[in-house]
Order: sequence, then C-alpha cells, then structure tokens
Amino acid sequence: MNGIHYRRNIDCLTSDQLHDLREALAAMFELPAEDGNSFEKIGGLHGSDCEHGSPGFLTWHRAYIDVFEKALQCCCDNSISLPFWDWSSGPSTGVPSACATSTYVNRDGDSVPNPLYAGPLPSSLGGGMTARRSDVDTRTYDLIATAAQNALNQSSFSSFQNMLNGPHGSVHLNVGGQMMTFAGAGFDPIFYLHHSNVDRVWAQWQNTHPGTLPANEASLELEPFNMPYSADWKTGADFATTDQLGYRYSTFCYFLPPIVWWDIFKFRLDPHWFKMDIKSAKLVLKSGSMPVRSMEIRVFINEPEPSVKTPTLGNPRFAGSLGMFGMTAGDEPAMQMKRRPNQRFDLELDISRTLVKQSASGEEVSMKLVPVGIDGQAVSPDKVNLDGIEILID
Ligand SMILES: [Cu+2]
Repeated sequence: MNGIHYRRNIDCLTSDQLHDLREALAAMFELPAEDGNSFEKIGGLHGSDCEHGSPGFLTWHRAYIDVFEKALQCCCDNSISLPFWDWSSGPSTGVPSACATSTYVNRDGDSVPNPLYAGPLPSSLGGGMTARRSDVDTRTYDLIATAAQNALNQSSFSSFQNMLNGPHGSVHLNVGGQMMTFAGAGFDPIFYLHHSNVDRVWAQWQNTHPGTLPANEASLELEPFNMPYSADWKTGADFATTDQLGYRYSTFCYFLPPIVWWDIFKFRLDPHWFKMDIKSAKLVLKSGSMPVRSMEIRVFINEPEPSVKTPTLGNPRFAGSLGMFGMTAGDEPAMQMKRRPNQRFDLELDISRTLVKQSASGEEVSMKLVPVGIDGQAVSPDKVNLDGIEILID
C-alpha cells in the first residue's frame, strides 16, 4: 500500500482540489457503461445489491464508496480522494455549496455544468439528469446532526449502526429526487459524499470503540465486491478499518478566507475529537509560487496579543514557526525564477502539542500568525504570497 490518503470535508477543498474532483467526475460520466470505472456502471450497483440493514449497512457502503473513489483516481488523477459532506457535526445549511449550483466556472474561465449538481441517468431510469427537491427547511439538518451525535454515544456496534441508519436515511429523503430510492440514489453524485460521511462517522465511532467487528458482520459476503482474480465475494472483515483500505478522514479542517489570515482567528473543535487518539494537528500554508521574500511566520495559540515582540522560546503558547526561504531578503527586486507548471510551495507545521495543551473540549481556540522579516521587524501582510491557510486535525 502506498501510504494513507485523507478524505476531506468538501467545504474545505482548495479551488484546485475542487477542480480536480469535478474534472474526474465529469470524465467518469463520459465513460461507456461497460467500463468498470464508469459512472453508469458504478451508479447502477447500488440498486442491484445494496445492503441497508444489519448486518452489512456500514461494511457494504464502505466497500461501495471505495470502488467509487478508486474509479475517480483511475480515470483521472490518482491523488484525488473522495470528500465528505458533513451533515453530522452541527448547524448546517444542507447540501454543500459546491454541489448546489447547476454550473460552475472551470479552470479556463468558462461556465460549464457542475458534475456535483446532477449525474446522468441511464435509459433504464428514463435518461436525462438527476434532480433534487428544493422545498426543504434546512433546520431539519440540525435534527439529523443531533441524531448522528447520539449514535456516536452507543457502545454496541449494532446499536450504533441502527441508530446512524435513521439520520442517514433522512439525508436521502431531504436531498430528494433520485436520492430517495435504492435504484436512483447511486446516480446522484452527492450520494458518494453523503456515504463518505456515513463512513466517516463510523470511523469516528471506531476510534472511540476499538475492537473487531461482530462475527455476523465480519463474515457477511459483500456482493458484488469480489476478491481479485477470484469468484469469491469479499466479506465485512475486508472492510473493517479505513487504514486497511489506505485512507483516513480529516477530523477537522478549517480553511481561512484571505481577509482573516493576519487577524486573530477563532475556531471550535469537535468535542468528539478529544475522545480520540490525536494523530496529528497541522497548520498548512499554501502557495502556488516560491516565496519572494525571506521571512518567518510565527504561530501562537491562545496568546492574547501576539506580535513580533512576543517571546517564543519557553512560551507554551508559541506553536512554532515556518521559515520561508525566499528570493530576496528585503525590498530589493526579485530575480526571475523558472517555474514548473503545477509546482507548489506548501509549508506544514505540526501544532498538535500546543493545541492539546492550550485547548479544552468545546472551547474556542484562538490562533494568530505573525510574519517576521529577517531583520526581526514585522512584515506587512501584502508582502507574503499565500493563497490559502488550512488547519487539519486527524
Ligand atoms: Cu444511503
């Protein structure tokens, strides 16, 4: 297995990641039905074989979206991971904005159909595109989130599975249209983001309830997922953990809009996160170009008024610094650099220790980034070339 990839909240994807996803999905739409990676082929598996009861609800769907994710990777870009639609953490406005508009502006600046909005239906279901309902009071999603949180508190696997099944079904009904039936659901692209979240909630539950699957789940044969080069079906045990399949979920991610990068920003961590083993908490500074100017970016957590003068050594609220080694040391003109297409300059800082020490469950955490020049003076934010800042907690 070549490492673990992370599935992220669709609301936290960068515009590049969202373009990659939409392009891969649109390419799957175009593949002929007999191609095993086609949207038509995979979308149709749900109606013929899905398991929605106990045993099998969680394992079958983990297997199903794994096939879907591999098809996205196969047809386009093997760095893609299937994102999730988080309807389980709390106040939500329903369908994520990336899925809610019929068109989007592509990389060339053209307005084109949004493949996250509707998928093509096979002729057996009447052809055309999927459609959703628009008459839903989005406050319903608050009740769905509460029900999912209640499921996370169940100690037995079967109660957890049965209790998650209800809010999962409510999401199908609230999205409406093809999502309301077994035969149609797999053709609405939002299905895969929805079930990615079902699977994520299960992974969350597994983190707090370590142990093996109940025997009737582990031995259940999961048609139509066959063992490689074999006529045998895979079983629940083949899908017991996300690690064995090569992925994890980003438990928390926070994508900052540019205006707040240099202010103190506040966020609240999911209380469930504190019950888990913390694998990592990272701050990622993203840039599509090499830094022009050398500087250091210092990161403070819960420090009341951080500035270039705030002590770093021995300060428990100093999370670390990112050194940006650039082309110039100050204001002198920068040399011209050759750029490779798609080359990125992203820096990551591990903030786990400081974050754990400085925050408590459910409390607000404040963070501030302070750019400091090589002369120790403050650098004005417009001299820092960044195109995104992300906090990822896994
Ligand atoms: Cu479902």
